[in-house]
Formats: sequence, structure tokens, C-alpha cells
Amino acid sequence: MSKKRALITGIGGQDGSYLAEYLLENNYEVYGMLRRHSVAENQNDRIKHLYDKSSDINGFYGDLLDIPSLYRIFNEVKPDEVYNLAAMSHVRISFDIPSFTIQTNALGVLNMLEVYRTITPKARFYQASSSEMFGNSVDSDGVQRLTTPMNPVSPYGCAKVLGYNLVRHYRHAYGLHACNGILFNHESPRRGTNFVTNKVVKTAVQIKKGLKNQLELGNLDSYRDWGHSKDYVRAMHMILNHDIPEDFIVATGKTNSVRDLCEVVFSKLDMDYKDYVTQNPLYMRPEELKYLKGDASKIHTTLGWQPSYTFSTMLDEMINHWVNIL
Ligand code: G4F
Repeated sequence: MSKKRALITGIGGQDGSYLAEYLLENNYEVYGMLRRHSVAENQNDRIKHLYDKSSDINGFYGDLLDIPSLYRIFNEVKPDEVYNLAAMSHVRISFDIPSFTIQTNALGVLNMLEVYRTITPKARFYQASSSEMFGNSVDSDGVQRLTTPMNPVSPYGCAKVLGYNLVRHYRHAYGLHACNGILFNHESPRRGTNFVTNKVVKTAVQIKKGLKNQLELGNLDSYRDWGHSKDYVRAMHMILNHDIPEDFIVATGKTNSVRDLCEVVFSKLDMDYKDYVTQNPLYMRPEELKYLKGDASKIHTTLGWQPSYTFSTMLDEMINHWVNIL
């Protein structure tokens, strides 16, 4: 039997690289869409090890806003599964470049859906939707679930809501197998160091090794439901391979504040975060999403997904990564 062909936009990112690895292990041919990067050496950082291991991985230059590139890639690859992970993924930066964010994260989804329904309408389509879409809505029992109203509080969140609704609309209007995974925060050693978890871990290790003496952060009192990217890409694959195209929340159901994160990371390194952490308004947001805790019961019961990492084991892995590198 011929191998399934998966197309991943954003293959160079944290999730794209773990998903590519996972699909290669599961006998897929993987095709990735990459944006041109001005530092050529950084283009493939997270995936170059895969090229050495497998001949089933292929990369294409493209962009969600460059419709001819999307047509070319879909025509060449004829994918069975499409994972649309490409996005401007940094919430605070979305306040600085709101128009680019809305174009990429909303219009980009529309471009993908149009090309998908024109060229490979029998394929399956996964959209990387986000808990940032809920904004400050929380149900009375302190969780966000599929029925929780979406009240985004950032250009990023607003764009993701449009992308989410477009996927639902295309599914209903054209009978496509298109689905959303609403993923709560997910981290790993491959997380960009301008996201809070990897910023805290990397800087704490630098402080421990005498390479830095302080850590500047923004809001310490926001809460996030943090899981591991490896567990979450496994969930993406399960969502897409479910026979009915549906939307799912992927979360751990546990929440911690940024302050808790600092406390745990510094104490794992035998330090007290209060001696090193300061606040800098530079890292504050014009409007903050204060609290996230997801209800993932649907994916537990329907698909049998469970996370394998805890908050603590995930942070151990991230700390070990930086201890080895620095
Ligand atoms: O790590 P963060 O930047 O992640 P954020 O904004 O929650 O977004 C991430 O998760 C979303 C899912 O909910 C994704 F859709 C999105 O693409 C991204 O992956 O910030 C987490 C929290 C925020 O409350 C932020 O204000 O940490 C706070 N924070 C405090 N100091 C900081 C900092 N965040 C960053 N990035 N840098 C700081 O210095």
C-alpha cells in the first residue's frame, strides 16, 4: 500500500517539527511548507535532523498569503492530510503587527481552505486553533470548554476566531473533512525563547551557570494550562483520523501562574526566583488574557487521548536541554 501524504504548513516551528517526526515514524511521506528566512542557517533548525534520517521528508518554499505558492504545492503534493500550523504565533507581538497577524492567521486560513477544496477536496484538513480565542471568558466552574463564548483580547485571538469559524463554515457548506484542534499552551525544548516557559527556563539555567544575573518578565499573575507539544501533535493526528470531522479541545485541565512557573523552575535549580525576577513593562500586553484551564473531556472519551508529560516532567526536559547546551 502506498504511503499517506501529509502536508504541514509551519513545519519549521515547534509543533510542525514534532508532527513531522511523529508522521515519519508512522510511515507517512511528509511535505512541509517553509517561509524564506533571512538567515539561511536558521531556516531548517528544528527539522534538519529529519533529512538525515529519512528520504520521506520534503520541503517547499511557500506562504499562506502567496496563493500561487499554495496552488503549486497542493498540485505537486496532492496531500491526503493537511495540517495548517503556519501562523504568526506570538500574542504580544500581534499587538505590534496587527494587520500582518490578521492577514496571516485569518486570511491565510481562507486561502488554504480555498486551495484545499479546489484541488484535494477528499483530503482531511486540520486547523491549529487556539485557547487564546476564549479571551477572558471562563465558565462558572473555572474552565473553558467547546461551548464557552469566544471573546478574544488580542489581534492574534481575533484572527484565530475567524480562522476557526471559516473551517467550520467550509466543513458545513462544502461537506469537507475539516476540523479544529483548540490547543491550550504547549511547550518543549523547541519552544521559541521569547515565549514565557522557555524564556524562564533558559534564563534560570544561565543564572545558575553565572552567565546572567536577572530575569525580566511581564505579567506574573496570568494563569496558563501548559502541556507538552509532543503530546499535542499526537492529538492533532488523532483528531484528523477520527471518522467524523469535529472540533476538539486539547489541554491538561491543570493551570499554573507565571509566578508558579518561576517558582518551580528556580527551585528545581536550587534557587529562589524572588532573588532574580523583575518586571519590565516592555513585556506587558495592552490587554491580558488572565486565566486558562481547558476541559479536554471530549478528546479523552471520544479518541482516548491522554497526555504523557506532566508540568513537572516537561520542565525537567526543558531544563536538561539548556543545561546540556549552555
Ligand atoms: O508564553 P506566552 O507568550 O504565551 P501565550 O501568550 O499564552 O500564547 C501561546 O499560547 C496560545 C494558546 O493559548 C497560542 F495560541 C499562542 O500561539 C502561544 O503559543 O505568554 C504566556 C503568559 C502571558 O500571560 C504573558 O503575559 O506569560 C506572560 N508573560 C509574562 N512575562 C510573558 C512574559 N510572556 C512572554 N512571552 N514573555 C515574557 O517576558
